[in-house]
Amino acid sequence: REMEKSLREALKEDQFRLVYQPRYDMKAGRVVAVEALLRWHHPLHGLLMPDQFIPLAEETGIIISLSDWVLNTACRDAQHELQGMSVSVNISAVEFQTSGLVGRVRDALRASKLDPARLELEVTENATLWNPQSSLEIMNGLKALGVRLLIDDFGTGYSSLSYLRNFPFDGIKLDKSFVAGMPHSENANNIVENMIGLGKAFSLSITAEGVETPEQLEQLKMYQCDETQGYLISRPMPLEELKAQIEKR
Ligand code: G
Ligand code: G
Ligand code: MN
Ligand code: NA
Repeated sequence: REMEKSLREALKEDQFRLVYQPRYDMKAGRVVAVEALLRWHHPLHGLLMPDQFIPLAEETGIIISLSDWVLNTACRDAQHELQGMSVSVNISAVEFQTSGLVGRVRDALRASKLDPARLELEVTENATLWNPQSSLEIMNGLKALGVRLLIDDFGTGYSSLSYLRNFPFDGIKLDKSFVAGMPHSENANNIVENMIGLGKAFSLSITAEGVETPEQLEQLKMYQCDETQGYLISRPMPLEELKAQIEKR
């Protein structure tokens, strides 16, 4: 109850921030996109991570206005501060149970004047479980706006291969739990190599998440993984820090 009240106040009091984590294109050899990750600077509890407040935001419906803030902030930052890069935003499964997601994304694009091709939405496999038919319609609506759709945490959900075939995804992000076993676990290597092959068979771009060591990066390059994200390239950071890093490169 207390937490719900402070969650509602937090939006009004401007206590949320976005940090951005770069995504590195292996062929181009540069950062091509960033993922927006939400942080709550709570006046009493300090820095709170999404796991600590997103579930409550989902239960209470606050997720909708919170997600609007994230979408608008990310689109505006990309348009004004991150020339030549795409930005990806995490969309909660709950948002696929409501109508209006397509309109909300359209509004954020219009308000920021961001080229829709530079906005990517990350959706977990389980987002579509509740109602596959209406989820598909929402996704087709999003695609019609010109944004890109990515499957987040790929490999951890309940989806089957027909999911890759039937939904209009542009790319997949391999969950970091698979990359974590590389390169020492032969099993992990095989799984990742085959997931990359699977993604390519569906003409999807593949991002490996949670890349922490140069050995993992080498291995992923060998498997022809398209992009990597993880602490090896960069931690998530505030916009100002990101801009400073881009200028240095
Ligand atoms: O760095 P990190 O702890 O931020 O992310 C933890 C989880 O929180 C990830 O699974 C990520 O998808 C989720 N997350 C981060 N930012 C957002 C956001 O803006 N909206 C939603 N719905 N989930 C987010
Ligand atoms: O679930 P999603 O992929 O949206 O969230 C990404 C999560 O992974 C965030 O919590 C982010 O901070 C975290 N993360 C990003 N890079 C790394 C990494 O290299 N290693 C680990 N362990 N976590 C990472
Ligand atoms: Mn994500
Ligand atoms: Na992920």
